[in-house]
Amino acid sequence: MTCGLPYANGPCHIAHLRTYVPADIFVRLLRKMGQEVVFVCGSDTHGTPITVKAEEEGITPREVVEKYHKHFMQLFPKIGVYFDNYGSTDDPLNHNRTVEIGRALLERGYIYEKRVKLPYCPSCKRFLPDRYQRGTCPYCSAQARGDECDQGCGRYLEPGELIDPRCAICGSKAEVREASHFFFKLTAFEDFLREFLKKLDGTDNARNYALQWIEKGLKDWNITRNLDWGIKFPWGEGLVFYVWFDAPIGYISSTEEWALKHGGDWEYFWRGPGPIIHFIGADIIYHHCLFWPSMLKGAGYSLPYAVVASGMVKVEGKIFSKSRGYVVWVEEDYLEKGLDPDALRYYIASYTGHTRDLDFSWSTYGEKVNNELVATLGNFIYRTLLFAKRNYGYIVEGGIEPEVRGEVETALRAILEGLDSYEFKKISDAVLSLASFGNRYLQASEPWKLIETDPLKARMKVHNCLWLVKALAVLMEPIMPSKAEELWLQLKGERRRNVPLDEALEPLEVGVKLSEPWPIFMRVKDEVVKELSTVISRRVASAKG
Ligand code: B3M
Ligand code: ZN
Repeated sequence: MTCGLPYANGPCHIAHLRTYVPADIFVRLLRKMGQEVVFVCGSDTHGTPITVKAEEEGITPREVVEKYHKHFMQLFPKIGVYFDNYGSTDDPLNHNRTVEIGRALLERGYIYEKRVKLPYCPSCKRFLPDRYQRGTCPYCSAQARGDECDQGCGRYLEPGELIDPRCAICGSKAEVREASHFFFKLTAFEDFLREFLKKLDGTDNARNYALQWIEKGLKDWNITRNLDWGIKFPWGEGLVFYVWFDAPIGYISSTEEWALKHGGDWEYFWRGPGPIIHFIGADIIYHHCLFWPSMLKGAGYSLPYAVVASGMVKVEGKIFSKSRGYVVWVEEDYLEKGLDPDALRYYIASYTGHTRDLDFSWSTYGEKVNNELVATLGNFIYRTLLFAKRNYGYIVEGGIEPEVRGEVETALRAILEGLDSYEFKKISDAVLSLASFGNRYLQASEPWKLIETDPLKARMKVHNCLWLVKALAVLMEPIMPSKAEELWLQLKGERRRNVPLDEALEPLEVGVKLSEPWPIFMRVKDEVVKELSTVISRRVASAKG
């Protein structure tokens, strides 16, 4: 299991989490079902995203990468995302693996040399690869970067395709200069790709986008760049591998690093039958469904089993954009404000279908926390534990009513359907609807009256509510891991993690002493929501200025 490697050129933001949180939920659920999973990621450290940032900050690319690699390493655990290995594409393992794959492709005739005309800035005296170029997209006429139409159709662009290229640094009109570059023969893989995409599991958007791009016609892929920073291309002068050639190879080298550290077998996945599942954002489907499988096929490696592509992200209704201020920084805007990481995980999981656009707004965040987490899930749990603690002090005995068992079985079925269809909203909705049932059941049982009139029945009703609370502790863990741990502390006096899924249906341990319960979710005050919203509007206003 992999997540798209974040560029080590800036802090973690909500668009990153749109992929990482669902991937982490998926991994946790598989493990709760007893599956062995190796969950890897790493920093994407090469290419113009890094060198442009370095020039902006007046530091070296290596300093940029070290700063943000450290940032991501310490950030992920704070949001409950635990990789088995978080590597770096600048690690020697990746340099070696990239050259090895490059050599295999070269020897098999899938990489060849070609003279090309490329944009060159006469005043900066340098070629203009990728983000050093601004111009008009040849496909949709939006303003685009050299290698990606990031404001328009999202298409990957070949060097030289951009119309009216200008230098992104000094604005001068680019000249055209000839240079020798190396191409990957993507066109040789058209038939292979049609077959591969038919069998590819994951989300439909990945498969369909890729098939559409095949219909539009594939082109061979320029995989070298005139840059100093990157993995040296051994077979050409002054060239490095294009970042999108070495970045996905980072999945392999991160698995190699995991294997070295934990005595695992990386080849079981990358040269053997071990299923490979890629979680990515929809903006990089092209690379993951066309370039990457062809590289793997050409170099004799195993192919991805699934590509799971999340929809795009909006912030306060506008398309996510760091430059325009429509961004939520996970550390600065969220964690440092003392907000609950699990509530953000819940927002991301529960907002919409995985391939649809997720809009993050602070008002919706406030509603979700207050109406769903506090008023429904937290409320049922707290009222049950408090009543049991106050009236009995321990987990009372009782039989599980068929209706109550049926509700947990329904929730489990919905969760497994969500897993199979990569629909995380199905999983979070199943947890919330079980909690809603719990609230209705508790309200209808009225144990506070029963305890006077029919104490035995009261105990049985409270036992069923406690059993539902335990089921919720099991089922909410993939989405809200630290809240689940807190709930176990209240239910069993110990923190538990990676609790097997089928424990949701197992009997309660009767007689366990109950500690004084506490609410696991806190309301978000209106003034906090207002204050957080102004952070974004201020940022947008200054970005326009
Ligand atoms: N670093 C991030 C992006 O373009 C890019 C992903 C690499 S995955 C191998 O979204
Ligand atoms: Zn375009």
